[in-house]
Amino acid sequence: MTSSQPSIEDLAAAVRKGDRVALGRAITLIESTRPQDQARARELLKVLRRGTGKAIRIGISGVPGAGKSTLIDQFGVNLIEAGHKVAVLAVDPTSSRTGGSILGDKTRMGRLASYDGAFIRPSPAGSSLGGVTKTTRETIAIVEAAGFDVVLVETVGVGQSETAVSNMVDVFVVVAIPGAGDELQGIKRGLLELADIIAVNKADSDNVERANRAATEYRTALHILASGNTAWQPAVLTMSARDNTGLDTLWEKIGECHRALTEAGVLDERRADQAAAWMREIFEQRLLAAFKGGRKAARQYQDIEDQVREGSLTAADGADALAELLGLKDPE
Ligand SMILES: Nc1nc2c(ncn2[C@@H]2O[C@H](COP(=O)(O)OP(=O)(O)OP(=O)(O)O)[C@@H](O)[C@H]2O)c(=O)[nH]1
Ligand SMILES: [Mg+2]
Repeated sequence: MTSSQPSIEDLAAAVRKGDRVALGRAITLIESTRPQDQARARELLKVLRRGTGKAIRIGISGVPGAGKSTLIDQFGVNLIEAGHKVAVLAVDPTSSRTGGSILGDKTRMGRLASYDGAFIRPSPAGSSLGGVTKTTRETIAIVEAAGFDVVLVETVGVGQSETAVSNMVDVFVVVAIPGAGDELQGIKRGLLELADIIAVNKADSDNVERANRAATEYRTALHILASGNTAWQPAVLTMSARDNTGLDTLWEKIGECHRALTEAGVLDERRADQAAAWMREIFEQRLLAAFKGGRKAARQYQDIEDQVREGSLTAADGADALAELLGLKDPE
């Protein structure tokens, strides 16, 4: 071990004290793909385990430009002024966006960033899935251990990112905007199904009427969807992140949702399901990596995959062939 590398115990202790440098270091370790760093990262997570799980974890999703970052900036400032410590895991616009006005822009959280009680971590460059990475989950644990009691995860509502984020938070907020005509076009059905709260943003200036109309339509749509969740019926509200109106209601609704899920035992269930799903994901990745790591196995894997692509082998038979290569027997 070199002198520039603190022991895991020292690093953990510094993280627990809320030391910024240590926090940054810990997350860098988590994000590193070097095997020796990964081993240390795992050790660190184990040491810090007891301090995790205490924050309220909130996902913030929505179409590009809906105002997620503007919301998080203002909302974060409000929460800090109310005595909270707020960690934000955000999309890095310079890495996840191409072209457009956003490129080269800051994360739009300049005000929040200047507060002592805030910690903002943009996702590492090149990360996929709307800025969510496979390390976001561990990063949540680290900031919780450092004493942040509100964790906000921003993701652009594209592809699978919202599903990934909904699988790591307690409360999932969708930021919507009033559109012209069919309001629901601005939001995908899949996203609607994940939402615990829909916040129609930009309800300001001459937009208020349209925002109210959009909110009504979302309420109707949610009613039709009638989620299977009996503990919490999704709430719809209007707000203006720019003017800081409606954000107190948003916080109230988040609290109500969190309490309802907690009291019904759904929150524990959610977190347990999330942990189990996470294990499965890691295991599958490991399995695949082990397979593809060996050259001969990689060739055989590719060969079988090609046959499945061509249609000369069914997917199920292909999976069988792979299992056989690994020496796995059919389950009893
Ligand atoms: N009028 C009005 N404009 C807003 C409001 N919130 C955000 N905006 C504007 O909408 C634009 C996009 O805001 P962002 O906060 O960057 O949106 P975002 O959802 O984070 O965007 P991406 O990260 O690119 O997906 C900016 O020009 C904001 O100034 C609001 O409440 N009212
Ligand atoms: Mg943003």
